[in-house]
Amino acid sequence: MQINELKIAFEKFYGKGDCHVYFSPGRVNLIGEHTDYNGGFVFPCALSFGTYCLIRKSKNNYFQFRSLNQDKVYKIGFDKLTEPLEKGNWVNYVIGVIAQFKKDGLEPNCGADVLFWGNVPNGAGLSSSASLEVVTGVAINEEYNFGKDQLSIVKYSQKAEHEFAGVMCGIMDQFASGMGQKDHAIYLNCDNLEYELVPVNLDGTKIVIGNTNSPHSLDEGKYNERVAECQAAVEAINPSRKIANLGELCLTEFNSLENLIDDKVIRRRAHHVVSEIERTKKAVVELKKGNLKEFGQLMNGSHDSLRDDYEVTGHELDTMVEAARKIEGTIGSRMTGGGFGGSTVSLVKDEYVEEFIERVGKEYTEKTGIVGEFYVAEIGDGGKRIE
Ligand code: GAF
Repeated sequence: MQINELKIAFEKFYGKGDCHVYFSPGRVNLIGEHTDYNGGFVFPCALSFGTYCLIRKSKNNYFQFRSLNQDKVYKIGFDKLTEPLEKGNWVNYVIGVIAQFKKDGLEPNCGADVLFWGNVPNGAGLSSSASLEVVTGVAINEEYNFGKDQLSIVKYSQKAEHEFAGVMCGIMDQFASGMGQKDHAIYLNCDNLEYELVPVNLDGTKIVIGNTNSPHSLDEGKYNERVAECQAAVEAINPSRKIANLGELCLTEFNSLENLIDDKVIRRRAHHVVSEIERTKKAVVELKKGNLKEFGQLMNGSHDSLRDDYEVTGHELDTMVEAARKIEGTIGSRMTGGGFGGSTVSLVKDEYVEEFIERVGKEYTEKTGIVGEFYVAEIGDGGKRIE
């Protein structure tokens, strides 16, 4: 949809007059998966698709929220902006963010009419929820002159996810949505939030996202289970070596300590995290050198570790990745995001992209009975006002 069409829809719901338009992107993570909540490194980029928010302040003492992706309108009074509605309701991401401003003593002094529209496919593992949270935070901050910086909004958004959606996520998705920059990936240290914007100069290569259309849902508990398993690994190691999280260990150290973890499953989970952090660091070095071949190998290693050690891939993601790796022009292919369904990300030589989409799509459907979707990623900017 074009911005003009969104404005027409806004006026249809809320009446004639000006409104401001904000946008925050979804993200694709190139490498560094399930490392963020372990104080490790990630390497995501903001996408050119995401969530739009059209907003106009009103004289009411309530907010009106609508989404063109949903059919209900929500009228929410200021006193109701402190707790979630029923589980799974999309509005929780919105009020979850406004609640964080309130906790900081930043109370809206009037209501607003708000319309959202998103073009990140839901459940595709491309952070539709983070883009909704961040666009809400950016819009509320600017409309009400709350004066928070972008990083505070990123943190509010992560908290909204914890407190209003019950997903104990790391900070990667909200950070990418808030801080992304066109044609750059973000090399982020999730321990201290220091980051570097690395130009993604892929030289004859495209980033192809494959949506398995097998929805991933992080609130089903498996994500939080992985978070808890990593914590269990830390606790098992702690009597010998005091660490706050697994990101403090390099692989050599981990190898010398892993026998402290009795539970073999927990040991494999921790092995994934520590090895993935090493792969991510190496991948960034290789990308900067222009060594895409090695970058692709590390992407492949990442997927295999997520499949074997971390067990978050599943039949659909594995099938799509296996099909992708059969194409001559594929440099690397892996799942991206939380997993348990969702999307893959592949680096594909330009001249093979068409063949890739056709053949991977065909094999994927033959083997799973599901029709996948493919997008050639464009790396965009983080959340901001666009009109
Ligand atoms: C999800 C989470 F929201 C992120 O914080 C991150 O942990 C990711 O899964 C896995 O890398 O997208």
